[in-house]
Amino acid sequence: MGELKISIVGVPLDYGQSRRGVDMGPSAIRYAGAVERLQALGHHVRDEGDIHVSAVENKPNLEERLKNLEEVVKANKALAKKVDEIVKEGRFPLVLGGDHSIAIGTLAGLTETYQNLGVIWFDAHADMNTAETSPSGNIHGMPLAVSMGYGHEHLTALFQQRNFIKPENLIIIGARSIDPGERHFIQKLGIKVFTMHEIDKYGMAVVMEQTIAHLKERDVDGVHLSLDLDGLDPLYTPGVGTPVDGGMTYRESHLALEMLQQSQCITSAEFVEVNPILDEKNKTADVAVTLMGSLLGETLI
Ligand code: 5AB
Ligand code: MN
Ligand code: MN
Ligand code: MN
Repeated sequence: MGELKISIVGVPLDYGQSRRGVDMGPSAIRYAGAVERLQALGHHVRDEGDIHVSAVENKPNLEERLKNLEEVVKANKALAKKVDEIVKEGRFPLVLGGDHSIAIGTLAGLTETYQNLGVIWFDAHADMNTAETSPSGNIHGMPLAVSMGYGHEHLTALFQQRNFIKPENLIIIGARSIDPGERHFIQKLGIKVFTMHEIDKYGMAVVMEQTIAHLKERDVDGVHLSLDLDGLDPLYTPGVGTPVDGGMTYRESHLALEMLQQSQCITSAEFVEVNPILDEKNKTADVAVTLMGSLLGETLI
């Protein structure tokens, strides 16, 4: 991969879910050496610092269908603006979460430029709930629904041009915990999902070949990788708020990102849901940084 101009943006947001600590994710990933790792690969890296996240003014009502909605909207609005600026400067946005609700802001910012964006979503979950289907009211379980135009108006309005992600341009990899409402959505919209069943059955190499071929066929003008660290098995990434057993191995996830690097298709990325309070000696942040290395050019020999 040629040398990239990478801009790192941290989003210390934990209002999209109910376990505190994921707001410290960006610091943990920086301490694990993200900037140094990418510089060593020959990239020009600029750390843009963190998006400002305000303290919750209203005590969240745990019965709410959309917890901390306004705080999530505010942070994502600022993130969308920042990501848009980075893309327009010709730089590669690398966003560090924070909980997965920040994908709303990242994707809203990216679609200001990309008209036919492809999205690869590594996750144990489908993140496709709405207030009506969510079992938790946590917005980190909703970013894909919002990004396709479904959900509370304050969230969908972040896509100012209403240029939502097309369901045919989305591929979910690693899913193994899908709620009934999400399953309905996947079937209705015909979304491509490689669950752990397909990864076990065909192997990660085939899954990634099909993923890359599908996005090429769709003639996308960019591809965003949204990587939730809970996509990996909790053996490798224990520091996440919603772990699910039976996930991708360390090498499966690396192989996937190495193949994305070889395909040269990725134009932006985000690494989310690292929660240092739940982690073991920053292990999950360390894995995130090694994955960034694989995605952005590290080779084994
Ligand atoms: B994550 C669940 N589907 O909606 C929900 O970690 C979990 O960003 C969502 O993938 C997990 O609350 C969201 C049960
Ligand atoms: Mn998840
Ligand atoms: Mn997620
Ligand atoms: Mn989670």
